[in-house]
Amino acid sequence: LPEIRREDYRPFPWIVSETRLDFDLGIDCTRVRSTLTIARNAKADRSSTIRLNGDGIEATSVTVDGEPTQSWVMDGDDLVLTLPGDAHEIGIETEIDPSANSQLMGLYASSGMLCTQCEAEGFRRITFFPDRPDVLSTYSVRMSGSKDRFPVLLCNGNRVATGEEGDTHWAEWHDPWPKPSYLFALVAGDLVARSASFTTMGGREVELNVWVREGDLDRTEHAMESLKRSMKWDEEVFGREYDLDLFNIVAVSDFNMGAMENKGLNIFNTKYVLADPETATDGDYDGVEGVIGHEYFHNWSGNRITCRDWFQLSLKEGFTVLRDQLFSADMGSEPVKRIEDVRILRGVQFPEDSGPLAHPIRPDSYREISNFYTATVYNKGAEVIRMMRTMAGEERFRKGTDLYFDRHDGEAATCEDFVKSIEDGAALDLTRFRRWYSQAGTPRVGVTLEHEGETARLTLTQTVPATPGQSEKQPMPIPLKLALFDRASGTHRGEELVILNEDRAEVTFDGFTEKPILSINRTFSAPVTIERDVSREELVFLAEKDDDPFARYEAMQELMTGHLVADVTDDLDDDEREAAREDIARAMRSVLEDDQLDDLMRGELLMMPGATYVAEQMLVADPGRIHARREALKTALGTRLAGSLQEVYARTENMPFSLDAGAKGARKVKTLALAYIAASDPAKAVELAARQYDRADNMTDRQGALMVLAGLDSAERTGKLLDFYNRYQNNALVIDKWFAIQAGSLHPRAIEHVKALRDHPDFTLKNPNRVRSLYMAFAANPAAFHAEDGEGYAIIADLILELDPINAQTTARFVPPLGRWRRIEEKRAKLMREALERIAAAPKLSRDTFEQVARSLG
Ligand code: DPP
Ligand code: ZN
Repeated sequence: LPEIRREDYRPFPWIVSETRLDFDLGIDCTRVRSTLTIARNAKADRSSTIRLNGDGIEATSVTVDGEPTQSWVMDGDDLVLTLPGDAHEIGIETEIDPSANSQLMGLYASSGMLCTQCEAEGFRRITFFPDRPDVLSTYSVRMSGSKDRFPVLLCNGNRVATGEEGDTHWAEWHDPWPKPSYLFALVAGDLVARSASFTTMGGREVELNVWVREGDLDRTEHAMESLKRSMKWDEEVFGREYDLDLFNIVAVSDFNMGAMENKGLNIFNTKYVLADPETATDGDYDGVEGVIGHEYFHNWSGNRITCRDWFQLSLKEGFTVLRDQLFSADMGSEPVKRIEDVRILRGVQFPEDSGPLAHPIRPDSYREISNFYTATVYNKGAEVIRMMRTMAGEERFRKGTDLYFDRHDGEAATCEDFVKSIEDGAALDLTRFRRWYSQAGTPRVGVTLEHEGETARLTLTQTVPATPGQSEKQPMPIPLKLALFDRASGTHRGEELVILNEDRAEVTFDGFTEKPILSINRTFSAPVTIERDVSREELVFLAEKDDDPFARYEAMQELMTGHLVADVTDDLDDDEREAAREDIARAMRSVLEDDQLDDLMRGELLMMPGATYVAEQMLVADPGRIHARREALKTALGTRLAGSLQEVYARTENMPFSLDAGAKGARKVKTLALAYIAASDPAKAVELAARQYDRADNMTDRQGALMVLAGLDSAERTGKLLDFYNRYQNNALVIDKWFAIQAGSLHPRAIEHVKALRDHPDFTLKNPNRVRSLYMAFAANPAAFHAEDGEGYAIIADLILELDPINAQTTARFVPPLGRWRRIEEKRAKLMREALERIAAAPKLSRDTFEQVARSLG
């Protein structure tokens, strides 16, 4: 398979000023006629041919300036046309079968409707085109189809004309903003809309629609409100105004990603549109708000300024993730949002960065670009931009983003363009900082604090670990927010920002008669791992007293992680273990009883570090042992804190439903308390969970109760799972939860359950949400996936082989869990490798899966 390299970028030799598309729509046969107005690109090398990308399509007719031509050849899937002059009009016809498109890339059918997904390279499955993000064109589209089957016809931009002839009708759409082909979208189907309007800061009246299938309409209010809040927030915080008279969102149930930012016509996975209290959890509500914001914000960071090539993906994704994080923080609790984002980063991106798939946020090469829509490009990308914001301060950062939007509006830009704009606009020297774009790997920061006389001396060191293809690393600027606490008073003199630019730095602080307690990387100011010698006593101090909520959370995590790592690797004796548990319980008790805390934050402080995160602290991990020790700690804490946990449960149990922070927080700590009770007193937990399940008037409580029950052997488990299924069998998104709860459960027979569920009549490999609900939940199940005999690995390998021909993009996402083998104890590592080798030996693999398997075996 060819490797595509960033350094090989060349501008396209032709400019495609206009693209006209005419769709004759049918579920199993759609005819596409495209007309491209092209002229030589003076800024590129001269070529007498034009390469039009295709993927599994055939041209039924090719014309140049209206005349049929034979002067073209197929080169692989691409059509290469020889052109005599400097400016031409190219006409191409193709015929496609949307109903046969199970890859869900290009134009496909989903429950009777037609829709598209073109990012990154789906447009070439519709028609031949220079399908690369630096070819910007103005699109005019005519679509026609059966009035009956497709009463609603949508495309990018504005609708300029409509009409009908007999049983068919048509619509013409024009998008005034030049765009790359990956932002093209079309929808045709039987849909209804919730409509509203928004007046922009410049006085533009925008019509807003959220399109869904008829029965889903009353679950669209939250999406619509989230959209309005996003539009307002982007004006206020980034000065960005919407630029069309119409903004459409369409919900589709078969979708590979979360959603897609097509110009003026966002297409969403139903998961990120539909919500009501009965069927969506608080987490789902937050997900809808965050993704609606994310896709809307792309209108500027992605659409008005797009990417020159796919190596620059983080230009739009890293920046847009940061924007959606800041938005959600403003809409809810800033510290809780920060903690959630860091948990995702450390749970998903850190393992990626320390494994065989590690890559810089701006990769240097790829075989299949779909494989680079990663936590590194997205979440670490956001962290890198957040560090620039931290170093510049909010005001200067805004000057930088303003300059970026001014300078590059209408262009296909690079990460370098972004950094340069921030550098100039915010007046920062980012020369060395640029290394964050080119070096992979999570930096390790060593921290030592010494005290002598009245001076505290802080020594910081950094190492960036070797990653595939990058053995040598250079130091990167690391902004660390820190504070030194006075033991006696429990306060500090103010937060400082120290930037570690070199391999090593020393900073001294005067006026400390006693050794202070260090709080470092506050708000997680840098995406690094801190390595330091810190006593449990100091961590308990910070867990109780740190005024930075993130740092307080971090101290709790460090306290538990440190103990778990020791418990797993050091064979602690009973006294040592007891002492550690006592300290953790003490800190937790103060969290449970601290009436200054809101429940949303309390919930964060009570959460145990995930098994993956604990494993990540060890060079080679034994997942079975980690799981067992982690469960044992949960039991110990549940026992020690029984009184406080039951008090919290009693306080929150009957709180009336509302979506405000207080009620959300109550629901969060309620189910958390229940999980600790389940670990220490299962019989009691079954009783409480069954009652919580029955009384629930919202999905958060009901799902929480069911999750606890699913891990325990009892008659209630079976009964409530059955009830849940019967209650919600007509709601696909809730049935996804039903699959996920069982696949992710700590029940000892989870593997058996998963094997039975894949034969369930509601299971299908055709729907990505359903596949993920069963198998992603399973691959994240710390016990069952890592079953000692390798059966968990075999289940995922079987899935990969079966799903790959159907949906390559979704399949390839299941490779990374197996790719962790180098960091897993020998016996399991061998079984994981064998599973990968079995996949590699398959006669035919998609490019997506092949690349991931090859890199994982590497
Ligand atoms: N739709 C995906 C996202 O918004 C890819 N652009 O991140
Ligand atoms: Zn995005």
